[in-house]
Amino acid sequence: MIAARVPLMFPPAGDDAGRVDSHWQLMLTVGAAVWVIVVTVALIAVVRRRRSTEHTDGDVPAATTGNGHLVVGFLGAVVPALIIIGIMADSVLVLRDTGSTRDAADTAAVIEVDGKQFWWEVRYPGHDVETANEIHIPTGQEVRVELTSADVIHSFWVPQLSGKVDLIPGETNVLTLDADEPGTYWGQCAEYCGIQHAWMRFVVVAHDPPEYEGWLEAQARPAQATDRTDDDPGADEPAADAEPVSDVAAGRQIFMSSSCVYCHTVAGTEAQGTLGPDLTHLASRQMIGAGVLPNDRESLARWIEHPQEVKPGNVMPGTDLDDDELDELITYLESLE
Ligand code: HEC
Ligand SMILES: [Cu+2]
Repeated sequence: MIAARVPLMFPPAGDDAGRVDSHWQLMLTVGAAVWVIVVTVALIAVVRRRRSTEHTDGDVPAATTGNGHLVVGFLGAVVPALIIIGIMADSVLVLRDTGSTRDAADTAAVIEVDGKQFWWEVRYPGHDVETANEIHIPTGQEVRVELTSADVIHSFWVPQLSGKVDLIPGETNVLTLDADEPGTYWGQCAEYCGIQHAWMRFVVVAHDPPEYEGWLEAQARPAQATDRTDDDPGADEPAADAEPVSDVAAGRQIFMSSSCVYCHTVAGTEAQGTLGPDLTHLASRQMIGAGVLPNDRESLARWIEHPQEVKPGNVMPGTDLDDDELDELITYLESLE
């Protein structure tokens, strides 16, 4: 099950993540070296002191002369200061080289991401594309992600692709994503934002640029005509005997006459709610509920009936439907490719 997979932190899969990673390696190496040296010196001191006490019957001799104190004190101040200044210099360089310093003109694509309790709204300005918890990007190019929050502070983090940037209500922060290779990379909200913070995950799917263009085009289309005969030029002919209606059309009817439409949008239909994720191309997504369940029939059924059991405290209320209605509703949702 997708939901149980642990997001990866290593190895870095893009330039920015590579910079963050090398900075982390530097800190790890220097930190480990300092630890080894300090522990070694401390052990030597303990051993020497024990030896000298054994020789002098408990009388402790002065360990160092006055000059020795000066030298040790000097080194103790200067060496850590140099190490800290060095690491700070590298962090300043990493900050300069990554993240928010580039402007829109230099980037291949601009994506807007809104953090919400407890999911991610994703929009492609200029393309009429909106999705949730799944960000598609082209490989080998810098993608500008503009981040804001609808409620509390969240934090956007795709460890293999970039650094970590907070989403703050009323502010727009910017981060650059770039992936060298096509693939799926895990992201996670990294600032505690409420009870379902841990299930505020997302994926970044990197495609070769032509494939990415294809994805964008498909997502820009309105929801598929659900009942082909509806849109068929020949549909007004007597053949339209009203019955039997397809499951998709029946499910669509249930969706449109339920509370779903107050919170969800399906482009090209009367459902224009904005409180919850856009469902226009729901069936094309890998997971639902920001990673809490995979996107399949069984999970959709659980989610629609008992969202508060699956993800307690999320905004969606449960809906009571009989088995047939639920089945048809899910058939409709699964037709939204
Ligand atoms: C009060 C608003 C509200 C109503 C009513 C509502 N939903 Fe939702 N729905 C949400 C929110 C908010 C989420 C995201 C929850 C989360 O992940 O934290 C969601 C998530 C979903 C998802 C998962 C989408 C994804 O990409 O993760 C599906 C599917 C869904 N709702 C279907 C329905 C259906 C079908 C109905 C009607 C029976 C319905 N919803 C009614 C607010 C609502
Ligand atoms: Cu969070």
